[in-house]
Order: sequence, then structure tokens, then C-alpha cells
Amino acid sequence: MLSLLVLWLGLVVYAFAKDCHFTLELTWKIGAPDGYEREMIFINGQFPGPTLEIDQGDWVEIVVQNNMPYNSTIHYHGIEQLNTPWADGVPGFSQRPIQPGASFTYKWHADQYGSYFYHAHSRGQIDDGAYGPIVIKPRAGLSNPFAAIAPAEVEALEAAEANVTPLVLSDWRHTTSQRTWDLQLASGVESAVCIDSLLINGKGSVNCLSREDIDQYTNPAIKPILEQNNLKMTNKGCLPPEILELLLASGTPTNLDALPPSVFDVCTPTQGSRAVIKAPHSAKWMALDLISTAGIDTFSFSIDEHPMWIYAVDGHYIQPLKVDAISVANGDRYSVFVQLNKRASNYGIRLASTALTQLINTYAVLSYDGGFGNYKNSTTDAYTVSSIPSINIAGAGASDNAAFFSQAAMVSFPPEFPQPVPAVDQTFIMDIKTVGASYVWALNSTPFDQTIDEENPPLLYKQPSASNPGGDITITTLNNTWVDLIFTVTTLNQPPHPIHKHSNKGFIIGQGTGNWRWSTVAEAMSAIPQNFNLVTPPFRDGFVTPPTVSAPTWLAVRYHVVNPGAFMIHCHIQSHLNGGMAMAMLDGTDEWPEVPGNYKN
Ligand SMILES: *[C@@H]1O[C@H](CO)[C@@H](O)[C@H](O)[C@H]1NC(C)=O
Ligand SMILES: *[C@@H]1O[C@H](CO)[C@@H](O)[C@H](O)[C@H]1NC(C)=O
Ligand SMILES: *[C@@H]1O[C@H](CO)[C@@H](O)[C@H](O)[C@H]1NC(C)=O
Ligand SMILES: [Cu+2]
Repeated sequence: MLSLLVLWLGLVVYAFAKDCHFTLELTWKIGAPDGYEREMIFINGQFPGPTLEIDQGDWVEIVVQNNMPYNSTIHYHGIEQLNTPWADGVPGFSQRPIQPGASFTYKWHADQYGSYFYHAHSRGQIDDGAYGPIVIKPRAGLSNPFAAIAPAEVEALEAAEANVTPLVLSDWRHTTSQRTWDLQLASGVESAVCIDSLLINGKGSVNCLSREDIDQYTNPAIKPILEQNNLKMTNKGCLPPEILELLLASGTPTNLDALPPSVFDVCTPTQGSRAVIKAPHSAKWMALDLISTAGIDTFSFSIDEHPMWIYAVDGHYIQPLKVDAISVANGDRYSVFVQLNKRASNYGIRLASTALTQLINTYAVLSYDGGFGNYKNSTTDAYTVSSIPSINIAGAGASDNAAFFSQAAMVSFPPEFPQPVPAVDQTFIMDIKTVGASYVWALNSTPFDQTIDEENPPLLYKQPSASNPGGDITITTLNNTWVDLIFTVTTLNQPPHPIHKHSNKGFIIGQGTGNWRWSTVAEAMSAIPQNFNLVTPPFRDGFVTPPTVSAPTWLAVRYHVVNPGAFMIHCHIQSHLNGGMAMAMLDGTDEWPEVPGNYKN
């Protein structure tokens, strides 16, 4: 009788959700995404790795086979891992590293829908190409905000969403991540800031800018510093290492002679390839998932002559916003609709870095039905576009009326922030800074040692009292409490830091310029209520701290602890993470999970 009941329940569950199975094989081989050969990571022989297509409600099983000569793990960026904290893919936190020749099976439930990506979480392997898109199709009948875009075309928009094309936006170096790290140790400066190319869906070239362009587009914020020191941006369009030494190394030993000229100075053009995105003209609309897998740069993104309707951010619907350009930080996802209502032709898909450390850009092609203009032949990049860009090569608006996405205008659909506003149980105030050398970073005063990768057993496998790394680098919470995270950036010349929170999303409830002088958000709100939004705060898994130019800044994030486990919160600039910009979040220590025996590796 009991077994019949179990069988019947099993069938009911089976009828609503399916199991999705994937195998991802990691290999370390020679590749040349931008036309320059180097050793890099392929996933199932591809770069970027294959798209994982999943339906909301599915159980997802992913076998990662590590055939590289290095330890690795795979993290599912933005996936909550509700009740499966052991499948989060962070070595030292939720599992032991997957050793060469070994495999690990991840199993998680797709509670969410939308755009995500997977990437390696061991050392700098994301910079070696270990990433690929995840698309989770919303469950049938899920309410969406598409009527606000075109009330009569909801079906066409839903069809476009069901057929979404991921655009993986990356930055790329000609050195391996290990070599990049070694060069920082040898030189004493954060040389990772100077890269070789930008890639769209793994394709690009080294495009060397002319001296005129470099001089013309050098950011006005850094021109005076360069002039005072009689320096110029380098031929790679990079901030010269002397400036990093001056502004960020704070008197620690440096040796710029340890840097080969190719790292900052010498630009050698390559003939790579260019991504061509076919626009199905008859469909009238197409959907794109912009996914930044960047190690270092913040991007500006736009499509010539085609405004974008942003309909989801970080895999969650918003009230649609029509824009010409979007600033995309490391780890961010933007899902956009593009109306295919222009003359059948080729249009530029523009990607430019807005980091002050380098002028660099690329473009892909949006090709109506793929049938216009010159086709690429195997030896030359014959695609030309004559469309009119909305952004310039430095990522700024090409005209004053280019509309950029503004996070402050972003409103979740449906509303996600609880009303009345819940009481806050704990507030953590964290000081972001470099500690000594310009490549040693702290999310909260103390750098997190990257040897945590080898923590054995991992934090999740131990009782939280035994696993607490303590000090400045740990956030400890109880389940079903509300937590405020205040990130303060008190030193000047800091770039924006895209802080990524593992497990569930958080609300960006406030930000400001000037010192944070309060102990709680409630106190701050009585002084500066205009800096907070407790009605419709942006709901995201990445929180970008405002850069500091002439004054300190701060950012306030609130989250609900609902998923006990050991998670990482860290800057998604890879060199900052390598430099220690991370903390351990031991969530729900009162309901600490027991890791099932078959998951322990
Ligand atoms: C790989 O992981 C194993 C097991 O945790 C560890 O003993 C070893 O030192 C790691 N190797 C490297 C190169 O990090
Ligand atoms: C491709 O371009 C090269 C260099 O211009 C030319 O020699 C070759 O004939 C072209 N191939 C095709 C198939 O058009
Ligand atoms: C943690 O709290 C959330 C929110 O109340 C609840 O849904 C969940 O079941 C709790 N988890 C455990 C393991 O108690
Ligand atoms: Cu950072």
C-alpha cells in the first residue's frame, strides 16, 4: 500500500518536472579565440562552453569531468541552490576540488527562470575560458511584463524569449591566469588590468587603437594625473603601470622591469573572427541574454540603430525599460528584446570597456536573416558594418541623447521587496580596500587567502562552530533573519567593485557618496532618507559599489537568510578575488545542513 502511494506520488511529480542531465568535460588545450594561440580551457571541446537549456522546475544533474592537469570546480552563477548548498561549486566551501581525472556530480533544482552562467571557481580559471551560458525557460503560465512593451505582440515576445540567444561578453589575455598572477607577484602591481582583447561569444581580434584615438578618448578623470607625471596611456590603450605604482601600491616594493613589454606596452594586431548573430526578420522580435564573464572590465553594450527593451536582470523580470546602451558589470545578466523593424542589413553589436585602466573595444554583427553584406571568408574578417553606433570606443554615449540603463529605475516584476519592511536582525559594515600591494584586496579589511580552495574538509562539511574562519572575513547568520551588508569604500581611486553573492539574491537598498557614519540603515535613514529605496529596491545577485574618485562611497544591500549553508560573497573582478576580496557567509548556522553522503567528495 505504502509503496503504491510512493509510486503514485512519484508519477505526479514526474508529470510536472523532468530531470535534465548534462556532462561537462574540462580540457586544457591550445586555442586562439582572438587569433593568438595560448593554452586555455575548453568545455566539451567548445569555447565558450555549451549552453545548458533547462525548464523551470527541472531537477538538473551535471557531471563535471575534469580532464585538465589542474584542480577545478564548476559554480552556477546566480543559481540559489535552495536546499542543495553542496552543489554550489566552490572549493573549500561546498566541496573538495575535483582533481585531475576525477569527476563530480552536481544536482540542483531549477526554482528560478532566466539567464545564468556556469564557470570554474578555482583560482583564475574563469580567465582561462571556463564558462558557458545557462538558460532556464519560465514555467508555463508564469506572469511576465511583456504587455508593457507591446500589448498586441505578447505572443511574439514570448516566442522570442523561448528562443533567446545568449551573448557571452568576455575580456581576454594572451597569458594564462597563473602567469598573470605570477607577473603581479613579480612586479608588485596589479598588471591584470591590461588585457589583449574583448570577445563576444568567444570571438574577437586584437584591434590596436591609433595614438590619436587613444589620446582623444583617454578618460578626463585620469588625464590630469597622467599629465602631472608626464605619462600617456600605453600603445595597448592601458594606464601605464607607473600610475598603478603611484596610486595603489602605497609604497610597497615594485619591480616594473619584471613585466614583459607585451603586458602593458606593445600592441600586436591579430586577425581573429567575429560573432555573427542572425536576426530572424520575420519574427519581428528577438531576445538576447547579455552575460558578462569578464575577469576585469566593466562593459558598455549597445546595438547600432536598435534600442533594447530590458525585460529581466540577473534572471528576474523587471518592468521593461527601453534603452540604447547598458553598462554590464562582471557577472551581470541583462535579458533584452530587440525589435527587428529596420532595413535588412548588418548592424554593429558594440562592446567597449569603461574601465579607466584601458581603452578597448570590439563588435559583433547583427545580421538580418544572415543574408546581407559580405560573408567572412576563412582568412579575412570581411564583415563590415556601416550602421550608426550609439556608443563610442570608450563606451560613452555617441550623442547626448543616448539612453543608458539606470539601475535606480529598475523595478522588479512582480514586486519582490516585502511590505511592511521586515525588521533587520544584523548589520555588517565592511571596508573594501587594498592592503599593501595594489593586487592584494580585502572585502572587509582582511584579505581572504585563496588557499581556502584546499580547506579540508570544506566549510560546509563541518559544524559552523568548527568551520568559522572568524575575524573580518566571516558573516555568520541565523536562518529566517534579515541582514544588512554595508560596503564602504574609504580609499580613493577605487574602481567599481561588482560584489557577487552566492545563493539567494539581495536587495540594493541604498548608496551614497561620503563617509558611512552610522551603525544601522535605520539610523542612516533618519539622516539621509533620499539615499534609500525601501519600496522597490533592485533585486540582484551582483551589487556594484560606486567608484571613489574624490570622496568615499558606500552601498547598502539587504537579504533574507533562507538557505542554510557555507557561501562565498566576493568581488567578481577575478584579480580582486585572487587578491583576497572575498568573505565566507555562513548562513543559517542554527539550521546547518547535513551533506548527503553521496555528495561528499
Ligand atoms: C588539488 O586538490 C587536492 C585535494 O584537495 C590537494 O591535495 C592538492 O594540493 C590540490 N592541488 C593543487 C595544485 O592545488
Ligand atoms: C578570402 O580572402 C583571401 C585574401 O583576400 C583571398 O585570397 C581568398 O580568395 C578569399 N577566399 C574566398 C573563398 O573568397
Ligand atoms: C530557513 O528559513 C526559511 C524562511 O523562513 C524557510 O523557508 C526554510 O525552510 C528554513 N530552512 C530550514 C532548513 O529550516
Ligand atoms: Cu573588486
